[in-house]
Amino acid sequence: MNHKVDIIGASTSFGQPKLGVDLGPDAIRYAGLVKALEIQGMNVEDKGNITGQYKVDPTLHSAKEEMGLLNFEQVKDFSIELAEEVESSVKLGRFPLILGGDHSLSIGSIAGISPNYENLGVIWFDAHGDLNDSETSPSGNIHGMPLAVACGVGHESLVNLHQPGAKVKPENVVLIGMRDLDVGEREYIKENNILTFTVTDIKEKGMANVMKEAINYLGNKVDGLHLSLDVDGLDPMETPGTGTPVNGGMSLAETQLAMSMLNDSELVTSLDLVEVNPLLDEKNMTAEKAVEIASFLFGKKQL
Ligand code: 4U7
Ligand code: MN
Ligand code: MN
Ligand code: MN
Repeated sequence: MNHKVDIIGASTSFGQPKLGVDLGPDAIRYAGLVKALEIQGMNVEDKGNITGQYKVDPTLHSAKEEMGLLNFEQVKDFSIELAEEVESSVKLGRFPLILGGDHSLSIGSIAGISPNYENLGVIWFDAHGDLNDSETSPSGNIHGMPLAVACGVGHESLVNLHQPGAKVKPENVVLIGMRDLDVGEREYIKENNILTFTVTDIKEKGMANVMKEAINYLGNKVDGLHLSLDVDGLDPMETPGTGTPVNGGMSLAETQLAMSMLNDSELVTSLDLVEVNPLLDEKNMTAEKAVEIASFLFGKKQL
């Protein structure tokens, strides 16, 4: 694991309708992220928050859409800014840790990361596939679309953001924790043969076997691995402070195990920690879980 970590706050909420997710990065800081990573021996630099040119004003929310995409301009402009910040961190040889913020931020984070790798891998840890486009999306919310955009599917100015074309190949993607996929997302997964582990798969095989499969699958073909971790991948009993909770998710213990195995693999080169909404939370426990999860990815052990 790269010991030089840049924390980049992606303070956006325009990918979905609930206010407060833009406060996620600060909630994760208040939960002690910097100290937790320093204890693991990391050299941490906190780069502060990117807010985009739009203030988080409720009247700007969902006010405008373009081709079925809500808050399109806000999401696009924010993503461009984030991609630049993330790329400069990668270019300095540092590990970008992007705090969210709603999951649309991954359009920008992956766009900033991918130019630096020939064959980027992505692990999408989430209850959702985030593989919709404007045609398949039941909501028009762009936080349900970032992985599709990264794979080259969606509005052309999102797909071609920061640099032209797709940023990741579907064969380099692994989905973990799936339990709420839309019809079009299921079709995309089948057509592109994306390696997918539902919660049922995890319960059946055990998290250790699932992670072994995922790591073996990606390990010998990718030259960088981005982990995009949506806190709604965990069960809402663990992480209630999130906008689109889905019952029947992974436990903290299973998530810690997955993170330990990724730490041992030494494959991970960047991380998104997203969808923490302190206004929906109980005593900041979701941000605290996010810190705990990051600690295990960066080397924390139980013994
Ligand atoms: B998240 C949804 F319809 N699929 O597209 C959609 F169920 O970043 C939810 O994973 C998307 O939290 C959730 O709106 C996006 C819905
Ligand atoms: Mn989700
Ligand atoms: Mn998501
Ligand atoms: Mn969500």
